[in-house]
Amino acid sequence: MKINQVTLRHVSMPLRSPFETSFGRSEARDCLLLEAQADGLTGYGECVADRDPGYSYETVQTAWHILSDFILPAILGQDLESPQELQQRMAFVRGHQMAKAGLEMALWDLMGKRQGRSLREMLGSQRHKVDVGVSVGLQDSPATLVKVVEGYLEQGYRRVKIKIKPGRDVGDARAVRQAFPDLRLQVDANSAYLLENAASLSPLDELNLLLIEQPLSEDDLWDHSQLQKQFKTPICLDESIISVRHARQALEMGACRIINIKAGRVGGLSEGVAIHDLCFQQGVPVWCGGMLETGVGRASNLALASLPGFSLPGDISATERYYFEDITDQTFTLNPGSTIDVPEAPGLGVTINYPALERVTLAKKTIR
Ligand code: OSB
Ligand code: MG
Repeated sequence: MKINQVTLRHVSMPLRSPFETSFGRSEARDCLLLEAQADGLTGYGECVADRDPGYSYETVQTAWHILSDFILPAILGQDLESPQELQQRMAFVRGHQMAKAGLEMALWDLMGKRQGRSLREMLGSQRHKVDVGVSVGLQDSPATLVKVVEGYLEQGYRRVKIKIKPGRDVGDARAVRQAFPDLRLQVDANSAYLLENAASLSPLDELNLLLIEQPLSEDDLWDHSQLQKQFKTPICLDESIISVRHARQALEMGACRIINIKAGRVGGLSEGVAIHDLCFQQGVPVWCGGMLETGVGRASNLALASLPGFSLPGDISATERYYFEDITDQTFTLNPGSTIDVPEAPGLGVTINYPALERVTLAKKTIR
């Protein structure tokens, strides 16, 4: 399969409600959408780098630069038989996993459309729906948080993640736990603590949480291993796991007992599957993280999360939890039982609503 041109778009979509984490608050969600042409087919990929380098060092602008000045010139017109081959051809670029993952997603979409197979089938998975939950941002007060969580429970979500940061951790989690004693509840700190001050989190250990996600810095595998020894609750790593090698090392040193897999963070779906396979062999639970994706990335997450090792609900919510209008013709809805259906059409299984896409496109460039 020869990709002969790629159009990059900087997309900025207004969020229905602002999303606040320990690294900042956003009213809109930016990403880079790729539209790749090969053999008369069009494949789409979503690069989940954000406008700001808060979650990761990558941004829409760094991904734009790395793709247009390095990766695309090296792969356009080259015969690509598999995502693995694409990864080999991109290996000369150090890091920039989100940029690479966006292009790999477009290649999967193209391959699926050529073969008439859905991403789920290509990944070899059998499940047609996946368990999902909702990730709730920081709110003005614990009381507001409880109200917001209650609203999601009324919509049918059966697993809730709340964001925490220093000063807004134990109190918030305790308020939600008291209001909903049996809720499947977890917390995410997005790297806001140091080993030296993480002892303040110890009351969380009594709240029957599913997991504590990424308390310490992304480059602190060792300190996470020290922290995990102090907690009964499993630590789950997100930011720290950037490859299957990091996953293996984190498990070997006891830095976590659960892994959040995001294809964007690890350089692509193929690496995400490799992490899944490693964890599945070792009996380590994984779940699919989210980056507030558009319908394009959401379709990819649903296919990934259908693999058998994804034994915990993913951060994959219904379209209406995020956006008034999506850029795909398909919208994803929550089924009773807190599940979402995996797309079944070839490739990612989504089509683009071009008028909607044009309304949220800030910049666009085609590279041949
Ligand atoms: O840490 O999981 C995270 C969103 C943006 C950046 C990082 C994270 C998140 C979420 C949202 O938690 C998950 C979702 O897409 O619903
Ligand atoms: Mg996270």
